[in-house]
Amino acid sequence: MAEFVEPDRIRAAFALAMSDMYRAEVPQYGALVALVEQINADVLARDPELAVGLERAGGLDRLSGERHGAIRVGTAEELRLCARAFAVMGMEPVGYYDLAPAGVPVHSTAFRPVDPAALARNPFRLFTSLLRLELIADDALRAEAAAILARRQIVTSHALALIEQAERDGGLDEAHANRFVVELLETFRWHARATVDAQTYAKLLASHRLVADVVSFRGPHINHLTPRTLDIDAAQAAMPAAGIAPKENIEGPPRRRCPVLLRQTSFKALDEAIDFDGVVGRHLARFGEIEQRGVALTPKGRALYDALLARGGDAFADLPDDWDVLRREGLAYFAYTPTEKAGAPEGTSLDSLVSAGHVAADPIIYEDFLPVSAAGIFQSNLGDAARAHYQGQSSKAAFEAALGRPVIDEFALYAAQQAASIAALAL
Ligand code: OOG
Ligand code: NI
Repeated sequence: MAEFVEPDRIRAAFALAMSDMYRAEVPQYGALVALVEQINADVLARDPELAVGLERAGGLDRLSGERHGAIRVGTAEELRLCARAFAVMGMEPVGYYDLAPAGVPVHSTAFRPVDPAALARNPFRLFTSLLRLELIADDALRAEAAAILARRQIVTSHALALIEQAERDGGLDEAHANRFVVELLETFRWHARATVDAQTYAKLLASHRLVADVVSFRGPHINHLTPRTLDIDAAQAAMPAAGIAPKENIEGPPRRRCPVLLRQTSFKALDEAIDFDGVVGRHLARFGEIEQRGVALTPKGRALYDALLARGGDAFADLPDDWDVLRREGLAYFAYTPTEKAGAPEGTSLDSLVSAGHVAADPIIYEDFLPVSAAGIFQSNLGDAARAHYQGQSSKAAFEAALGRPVIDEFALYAAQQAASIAALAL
């Protein structure tokens, strides 16, 4: 019997295939990746200790490889189909993000590996947004959009057959896994020819640019990919000279000695020529993004972060910028490992073992997203005209109903990782 390929390996192959496709489709994205590689190399040359640490943590060869991408789907059926395809690659829906309060008619989750070892093998995630058609005010337009979406099939019949095969057999062998990646790639390919005419596009655009982006095309084209940078401030500053137009500001917390959560920036979406049933028009959708991650905050730390974010300005100074304080005050998650230092007294508290150097506490990296930052990324790539006000209830329950399963609580994942590391110390 043929052996199944590990889902982590299928995901890695898929991330690489997406990267190649997107670089070919969006040359400016290739320029961004080259810039990030250069900046990462500069940082490592200046900081050999960091290089050693990163090598130990998972290797430097794919350091600048893609960490995430984003897609937008139109219906619950499409969302469920994506969930099934991503499950073949070991990706589960984690977290719920409501973008409606920020004027974007979607709610979202991130499909990602949940096990720290799987994340280390390949961290690729897909931020996946579901269009909230119910937020379109005009009844006729809402019905028309729903009818257009109902007609499309976003995965190839071969991809669907392979998803069913993986579900039935529990995996895919090498040949089928390779074919799966090739077939699934089709779902996320760009189509310069819209499925609607210019007039319909104009109506959809008037309701919201995002509605037009989701409804007017054959499928959920990948709208950005995101490599990891070791110095997001340097990358942001270097973009213009490299011919790349960055968004105005970096999303997330300011630069700190102890990085927390996630900082992101992007270049502005390209203005691309589209064929609307023989009429040439234009559409803004695709961009490139970079990210730099820090420690995952606990609910207490996150509540503080959110409060400081709402206050704005220099308020972030109130978030302790010291690993030990973040840890002792229960603001961030840490993984504990015994050190080489012998002679730990029995019955000592974890805190004293850490201060005496018998146990090392390493920050657990935040692997998820931030709704306010995501909204900022959406907005700067939709154009300023895209701001809207929605009354609709934020509803995780409705999203989970569409998805057909609950999303995983990200805090529970970090808490479990921290708890497992403490349990393994066998204090
Ligand atoms: C998704 C924007 C959110 C992020 O990194 O926060 C996102 C989109 O534009 O579809 O990817
Ligand atoms: Ni993103």
